[in-house]
Amino acid sequence: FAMDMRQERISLLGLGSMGRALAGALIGAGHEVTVWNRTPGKAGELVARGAREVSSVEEAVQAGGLVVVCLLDDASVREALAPVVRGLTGRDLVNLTSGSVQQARELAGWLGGRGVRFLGGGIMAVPSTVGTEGAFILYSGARDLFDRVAPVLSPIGRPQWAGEDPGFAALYDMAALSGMYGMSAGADHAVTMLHAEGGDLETFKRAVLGPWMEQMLPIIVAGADPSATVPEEYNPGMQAVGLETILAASGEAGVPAELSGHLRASLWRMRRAVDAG
Ligand code: FVH
Repeated sequence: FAMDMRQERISLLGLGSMGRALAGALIGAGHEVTVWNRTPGKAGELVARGAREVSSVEEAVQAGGLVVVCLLDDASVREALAPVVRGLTGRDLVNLTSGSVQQARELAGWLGGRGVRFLGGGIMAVPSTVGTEGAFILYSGARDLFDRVAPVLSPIGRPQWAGEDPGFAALYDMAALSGMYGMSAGADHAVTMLHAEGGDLETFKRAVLGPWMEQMLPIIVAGADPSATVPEEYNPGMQAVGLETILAASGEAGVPAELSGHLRASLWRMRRAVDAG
């Protein structure tokens, strides 16, 4: 990433798959990284590369510098930070744990009330893509803090500003993940149906599903607007019939109904478009 990199002291809380990937990228960029994880024993490789492992959140906070949190969920963040929140006064904290918009706003309020400068984050990467060209990280909250830490954290992914509302990084993150899980549900359903009917999975994935999804992705993203009318080209009446056919084919193949929720959601939208004329 073409950013002016300063070396910084960073304390990272959480060494799950994502935390380890983040720590690796930050160490690789020359930052002085202190790591903590609830369950010890996950820092071996990071320590070998220069990280300092500590056994309590308190020690991690005492190391000074920027605090970066990447735990399972909002409850684990609260649990980890509650005992040390007083020691965080005057410090900068970036939370990269996935959570809801409301959780991010409440966390910002809780920490802000104790004099902690806060950015909420959303990681648009998976562990294996952290630090690669496509990876980007959404941040929202204190703009001056973003300006300061964006170059510092750029080794994990291109920093992308999401706004002053501390919940907006979470909002974009949750919404983008919803899109991703929609695609993933579609792919799961597709290969289950293919498998059930005896199709060749490898050929299907390489020569059909991949190229088809690639062709349609920009069209799907451009058309994603619940308030917009469905364009004539996509004739909602035809699409509703098409979706009923796919659902029937899925039933004939014995695919569990739980896997076809995305088809029923699309059918609902097309029927509404038909009803609305
Ligand atoms: N991995 C991914 O692909 C996605 C990509 C997008 C962003 N997500 C979010 O990143 C957060 C961390 O995900 P992760 O992949 O590191 O998750 P795990 O490997 O399951 O590690 C979970 C860590 O959280 C610690 N932890 C859990 N509960 C507590 C608690 N009550 N107190 C303190 N720490 C807790 C856990 O510690 P341990 O089980 O090893 O002791 C791990 O360090 C997450 O929000 C994703 O949604 C990742």
